[in-house]
Amino acid sequence: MAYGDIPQAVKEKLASERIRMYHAIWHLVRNESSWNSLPTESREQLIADGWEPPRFETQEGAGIDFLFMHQRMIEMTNSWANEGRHHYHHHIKEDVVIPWVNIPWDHNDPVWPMPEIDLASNPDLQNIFRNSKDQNVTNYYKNRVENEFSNREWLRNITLDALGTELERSIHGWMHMHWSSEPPDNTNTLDVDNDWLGSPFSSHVNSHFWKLHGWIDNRIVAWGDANGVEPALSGGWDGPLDSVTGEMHSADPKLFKALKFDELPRIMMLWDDLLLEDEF
Ligand SMILES: [Cu+2]
Repeated sequence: MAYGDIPQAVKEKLASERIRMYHAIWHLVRNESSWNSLPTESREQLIADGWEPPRFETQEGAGIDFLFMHQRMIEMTNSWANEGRHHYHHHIKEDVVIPWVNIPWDHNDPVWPMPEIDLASNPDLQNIFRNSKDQNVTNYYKNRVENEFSNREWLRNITLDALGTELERSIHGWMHMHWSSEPPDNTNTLDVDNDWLGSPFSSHVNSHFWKLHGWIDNRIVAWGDANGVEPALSGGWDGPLDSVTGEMHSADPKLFKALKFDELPRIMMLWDDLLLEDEF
């Protein structure tokens, strides 16, 4: 297994219809315009299954939802990786989610390079990636990490909820697109190989997801340390339990049909685009 890989058995679970459905729906329903543009029938099916979001992603409390849901997802993945291990590993638990301690800013990083894409020749790809692969945008986020997201003083002047919201549509969305390769022809396919980082339907099957979300998760730790408090994520919303299996972070595949998911346009991980001046 190459460095940073997720064990195959865990990967297959993450690539299952139920987990893909769950992660895609969680991100989809929290977006006000996506929610409102669903056909009434689909929306009613989601509401019946407990998927009406308590708030949309820009509203108060949504930053906690974002941090809480992904933290639980990391815990789930780590616990899957440890299932059965203790028999021959002397009770030593090994997390498979090992966060980026420092974000690999260098586009030619020897371990986590940015996948190059020829955007100039393809307007569809330009639309998807916008300037997420530009050096000046990388510099912009590097700056924000140094001056804000890793800065104790800055972290003392923001609530945990506001921090979550600030991260979600800025550096989080950017990281997803920055480390994405070209999308597969069908981004809504259930194929295990579909691990495209640009969509919540597939991103969590990709090893970059766990590096970047580990980094996001550690912002909670940094915030708590800067403020001298135990970060409280209680009240966070991570969707209903699976209506059939009762499991967390899992959704009934019937929703796949109810939402006509394979006909839906590509579901994207959202990122607030940047219009940068030359000075970056
Ligand atoms: Cu997510």
